[in-house]
Amino acid sequence: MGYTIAQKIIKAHLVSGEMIPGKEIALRIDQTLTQDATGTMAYLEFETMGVPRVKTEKSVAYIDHNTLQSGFENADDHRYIQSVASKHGIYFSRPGNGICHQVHLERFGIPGKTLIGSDSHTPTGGGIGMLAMGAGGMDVAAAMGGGAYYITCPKMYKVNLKGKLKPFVSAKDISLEILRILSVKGGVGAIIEWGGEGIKGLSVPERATITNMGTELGATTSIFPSDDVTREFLSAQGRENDFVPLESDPDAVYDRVIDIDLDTLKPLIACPHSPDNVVTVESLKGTKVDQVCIGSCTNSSLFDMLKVAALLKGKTIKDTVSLSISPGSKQVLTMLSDCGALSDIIASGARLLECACGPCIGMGFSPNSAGVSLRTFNRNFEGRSGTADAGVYLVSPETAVAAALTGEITDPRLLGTMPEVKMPEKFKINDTAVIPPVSESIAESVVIMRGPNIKPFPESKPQENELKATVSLKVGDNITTDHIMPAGAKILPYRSNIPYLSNFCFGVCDKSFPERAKALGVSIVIGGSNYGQGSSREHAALVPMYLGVRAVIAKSFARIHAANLINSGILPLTFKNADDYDKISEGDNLLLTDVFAGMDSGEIALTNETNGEKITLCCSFTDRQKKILKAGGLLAFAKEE
Ligand code: MIC
Ligand code: SF4
Repeated sequence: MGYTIAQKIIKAHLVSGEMIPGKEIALRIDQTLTQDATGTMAYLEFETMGVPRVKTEKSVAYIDHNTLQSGFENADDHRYIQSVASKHGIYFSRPGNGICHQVHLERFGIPGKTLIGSDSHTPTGGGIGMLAMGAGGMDVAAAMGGGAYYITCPKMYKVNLKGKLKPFVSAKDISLEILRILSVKGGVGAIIEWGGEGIKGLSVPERATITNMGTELGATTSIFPSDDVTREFLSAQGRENDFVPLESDPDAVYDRVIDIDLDTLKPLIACPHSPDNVVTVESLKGTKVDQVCIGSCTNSSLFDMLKVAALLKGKTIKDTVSLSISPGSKQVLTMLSDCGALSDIIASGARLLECACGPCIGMGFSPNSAGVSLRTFNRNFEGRSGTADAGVYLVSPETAVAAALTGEITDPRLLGTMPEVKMPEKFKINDTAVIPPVSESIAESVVIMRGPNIKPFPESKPQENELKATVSLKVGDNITTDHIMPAGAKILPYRSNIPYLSNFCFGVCDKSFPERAKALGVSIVIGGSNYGQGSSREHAALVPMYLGVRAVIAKSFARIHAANLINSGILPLTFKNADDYDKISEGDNLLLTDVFAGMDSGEIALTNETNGEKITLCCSFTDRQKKILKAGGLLAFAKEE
């Protein structure tokens, strides 16, 4: 039996375990990336490990999320990350250099290598054939220290593309189509390989749009082969030496195969508040639009921006629409400016934002009250834009421009003829915004700059054999980490201040949660299916841990969040019978007995002491995870070891 692309990379990096779906495997990690919103915590964790120099081939610390400096906090965190990076052998990408995934693709990604990043969209690297995965900060810290990355060996899915995209239909529409087919939980436990004749017509940035948004499927990662298109991209980036060809074996076996016909694909749009709430753009025609945002790690490549500029050239956006443009990197912005395309964008009435995540994470540019915002981004979760009652729709750059010009949702195919967009043969290379670490010989003299915003890491407690606790919150299906630990310009600066952050925990669902959890001291949260989907932010586990949450009982969990709960010493448990979800209410007193034996057998008995119901809970912890939970989290476990 042959191997899939991902299996080939897994095989070459396997430290322990067997490549059997569902079994735990440990992988050697070649590269890591962090961004600032998760990075501060990840480096604090790395520091506690006492490893002087990172053991990876390349580790890069990006500043791209917390770039609004409306107080000292973000600037202090940037300074901390810069100093810690320099001392420990990590490259530092300065604020303004761009969004981590875009820059990493351009300058550092290498086909066939493993990459983990403390950001859920790290799979963007799959666009050049990397095995790139999002992870919690603690896992990234461990990998920097030379530790393996532990995951459940995924199933393999294959998506075959045939045909060719029609004008005004683009890679984003492919992403939305697969979300329509699979839903936000359809990729859980799987790696999605993209292939078929149709991929030949997709450039690396287009492929990266697709692997980026594969995160919204809940997939472990997504990957394209490394072929002539990849070679051309790396060569245009002056990195032809980094090219290695990579493809699946003809007899590779997949657990599921999906076909998509590009010839018949139409412009698509994801409606509020979920990326899989997908319909055709034409079905929403005429809906009034207040705001349009173009950028984010999904759609901010030079190719995307040149298309936008060509479509806006000589035109003026509707006076009722506010349009923002955030190029993905300094390279994109420079080239856009040098060829004059930036002037076409600005002349149309667009507002130029810096090369950063910006509006995607609510870091400015929040919509007006009840505003309709069309965004080329990857997530439209409730409240994420910073405006609680806004309706955010996810679209391609082409559909975004059509809305900006007409003031309403408009099928971009009505814009006329798609102008031809020519990509330059070589990208402009200027890596001066990436600061290399100091040499090992002088690393000791580097002083770590800690600002007053950095508060001590919260202490976690070991799990005990009996857990008696009250339900502090019950939530429904598809709860995202943006529900659990909201982001946005007002809260993100406090990512290294867990006590302050805790005041906002579950703010989107129930503002009284923090007070209630604190009053209870110890509590349990009940969730529906796909609990914790979305980002990799470990804060969605660290903060509940700080508030005394000892277990989350849900119908099912998203991969990274389940790992983060374990790393924080919180038990992620599922209902054996999903209907038992209805037998527990907020405020009920629950008793879990013989927890340790249950961890071994895979079943834990729960008694709802409020209504007398007996419920069986399931878990499947590896030996390592059991030790982590018994120690009270990964850091405590690492210290014990
Ligand atoms: C996101 O897109 O939700 C984020 C912000 O990039 C997160 C990371 C974070 O919360 O800091 C992610 O995707 O992991
Ligand atoms: Fe940044 Fe948005 Fe991408 Fe997250 S999804 S890394 S916030 S641009």
